[in-house]
Amino acid sequence: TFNGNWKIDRNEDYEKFMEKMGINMVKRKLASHDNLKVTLEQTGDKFHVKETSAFRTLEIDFTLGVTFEYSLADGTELSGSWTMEGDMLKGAFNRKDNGKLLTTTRIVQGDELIQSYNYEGVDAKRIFKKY
Ligand code: MYR
Repeated sequence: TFNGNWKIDRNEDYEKFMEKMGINMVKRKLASHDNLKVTLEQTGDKFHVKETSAFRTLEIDFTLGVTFEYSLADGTELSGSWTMEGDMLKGAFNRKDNGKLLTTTRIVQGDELIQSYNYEGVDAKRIFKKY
């Protein structure tokens, strides 16, 4: 289950990914130490997400398979949806500014939540632990 309070533990290739996303170095440095916390609450095919970081606090509701809008901390707007495949959440989001695709997955492995990202051939991971 995805439910719980998750806190960032470590990143893999996240700065490289942000660079591909066009995020400048100062913001990349800040974002790689953003103290991200995510609370996930799944009820059937609906999710409630609380996101807290050094940059902002926000709450998001989405339904599997239903398109919604999401803005990144730097203001980049995305539109897309999550679906469930087995025990993996798969997200496909398009940037509104250039139409390009960002894909992401979430999976719980052991006591960790692993979120992967792909944009224009660059992969990254952010790995969370429960708190
Ligand atoms: C959620 O489920 O938490 C809300 C929707 C998330 C949409 C996809 C998130 C992609 C985040 C990419 C971070 C990129 C930083 C350059």
